[in-house]
Amino acid sequence: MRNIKSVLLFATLLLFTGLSCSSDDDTPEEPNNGNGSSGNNDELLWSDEFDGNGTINTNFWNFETGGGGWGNQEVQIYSSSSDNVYKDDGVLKIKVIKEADGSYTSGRITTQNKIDFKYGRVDIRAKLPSVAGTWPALWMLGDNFSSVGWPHCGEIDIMEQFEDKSYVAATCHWNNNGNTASYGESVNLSTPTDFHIYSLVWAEGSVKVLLDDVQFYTISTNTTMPFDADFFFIFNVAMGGTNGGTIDPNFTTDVMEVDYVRVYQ
Ligand SMILES: [Ca+2]
Repeated sequence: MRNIKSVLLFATLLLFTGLSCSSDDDTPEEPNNGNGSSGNNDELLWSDEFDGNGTINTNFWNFETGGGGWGNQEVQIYSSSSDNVYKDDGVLKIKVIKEADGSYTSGRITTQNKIDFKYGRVDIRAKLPSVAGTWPALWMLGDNFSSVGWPHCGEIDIMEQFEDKSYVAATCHWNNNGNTASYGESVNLSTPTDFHIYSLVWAEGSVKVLLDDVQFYTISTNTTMPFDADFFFIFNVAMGGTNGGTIDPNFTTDVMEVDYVRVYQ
């Protein structure tokens, strides 16, 4: 959820720091997920299918609320209202609404201190908003965010969409000797208004991201990076700001829909 310009800059810096992104698809020889599962990503650890209608399950999810730009000059005010975040016939809806006073309300939910895990496979089936200015994201932060802050905690963006609705991006952010380090890749989304499956395959030594089961992102990780620890989910739709782009002047409402999130280990 950080500025793509810094991502591109750092992608250049990576060439000089010896960090590499490889295209190999090897799995670690000794899976070690720390959670007692097989490590083969064939056991369901946790899921939310968003079954039914109405309010989301607060045993899993927290609401983050408020405005103030969220570090990126975003214009939305996050609300816990069931107008903005709700289940509709088995699908989570995070809805941006242009209110009568001209403000924008939206939703941002996290599993912080409720659902966290290290390593595994995540599948999220989701349909993205399409109106200009929307900035949807399905992402994760390290559990130690509250104590060490960003970017020391690490961030994994499984799906993020900026101004151009024909692409989605995956990015990792971390701290590298006191500097914010980022590596991102984008991939064409040929049918942006359809449901797609956004997947993370996360193991000791690598983070990979797939769109509809096709891998488009790999980063090799090591013990100087924060990706060998528990992470939690954040789902949100921002508006405008550094990456949402110019908001359609005729905007009334738009929505991100999530059919399910499943974690396998
Ligand atoms: Ca569902």
